[in-house]
Amino acid sequence: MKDLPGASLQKACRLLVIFCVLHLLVVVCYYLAGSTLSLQWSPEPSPRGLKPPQRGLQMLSANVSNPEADCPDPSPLLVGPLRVEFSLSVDLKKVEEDNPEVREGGRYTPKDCKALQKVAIIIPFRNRDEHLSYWLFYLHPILQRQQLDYGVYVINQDGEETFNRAKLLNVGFTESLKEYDYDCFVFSDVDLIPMDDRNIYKCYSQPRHLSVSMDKFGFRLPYNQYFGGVSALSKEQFEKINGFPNNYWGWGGEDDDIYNRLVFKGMRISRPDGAIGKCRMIRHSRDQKNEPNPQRFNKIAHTKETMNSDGLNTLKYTVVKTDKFPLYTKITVDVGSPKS
Ligand code: UDH
Ligand code: NGS
Repeated sequence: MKDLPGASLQKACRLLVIFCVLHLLVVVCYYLAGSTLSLQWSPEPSPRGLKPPQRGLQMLSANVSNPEADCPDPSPLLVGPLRVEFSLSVDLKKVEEDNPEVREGGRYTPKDCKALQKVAIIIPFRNRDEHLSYWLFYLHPILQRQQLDYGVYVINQDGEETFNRAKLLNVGFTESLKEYDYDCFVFSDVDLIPMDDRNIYKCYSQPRHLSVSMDKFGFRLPYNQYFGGVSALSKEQFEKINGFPNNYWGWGGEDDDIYNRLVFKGMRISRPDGAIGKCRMIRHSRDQKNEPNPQRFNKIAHTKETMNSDGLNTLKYTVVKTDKFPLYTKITVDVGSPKS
């Protein structure tokens, strides 16, 4: 018996509906499978706030505990973004108790593995004890989580003469090397605190600028060539540029001179990304005897001619006193005056 034309149309419609439903099901399954994949690929949220290092330490002792083996890179102890604030005052005795593995003079060596670098942290200093307390409070736990073999050197300018930041840094390089075979030098202002422990205080194949997004500049670089605040140079990089200039007295320009030196020696600046390089500056007013140096613009225009005759090879100073405190080594030094 032949199908009526109406009945075959009905059959065709039913087939079409079944096909559509099947198609819809396939699309939904495909979509669901895709979203599961993208969930698996999304990055883990970063931990927030000041984190005690216990979680990482447990991981470390579970995974690696061989003093002969290189520390893993990156360190498994890192926690990411940190809360940094300067409202409460710091008790240095408490900081000492909280950092029992820091040895006299502010030295630390990881005990579970061999640090990838030996880092001297050099801080130019005069009359900033409160800032130094914050720096020690925040940085010691961070540097330990970074598994660095490090020492903290505060280079204190003796007397009341005009401040000379770059010369103090040259002194720090020279004096710290007399104590230990450091291969990397981090030069840090006393008032700058990193906001993420993934900003590693170590050296790279190119000179490193670490304070790349400071709160006072709205978390960005003030200009592309900016090399102030916190920077890291290997021993070779530092020696290649004849160290830093010795005759920038007062505020400004010495960091631009250092930048020029690096560029003239064929190097370029390496930086962490803006999020990892965030840092806070402790607000302060201008110090006495660190007024803007009126000669600075003229000086940075002549780095190429002056860099070989002003630096490590002409560095003169006298160590007045060395104090080994539990959390840092303080070297008080007479760096002379602009006239000497
Ligand atoms: N420093 C001292 N003592 C001094 C001068 C400088 O310890 O008397 C050291 C310290 O490590 C400081 C660094 O040198 O972080 C750089 O000096 P600075 O902090 O004076 O430079 P900065 O560019 O500030 O951070 C300039 C003065 C800004 C005044 C702003 C007023 N609103
Ligand atoms: C530049 C200075 C740098 C200084 C930078 C940021 O103008 O030494 O500003 O200064 N160079 C000269 O003056 C030639 S800051 O805003 O941190 O006080 O580091």
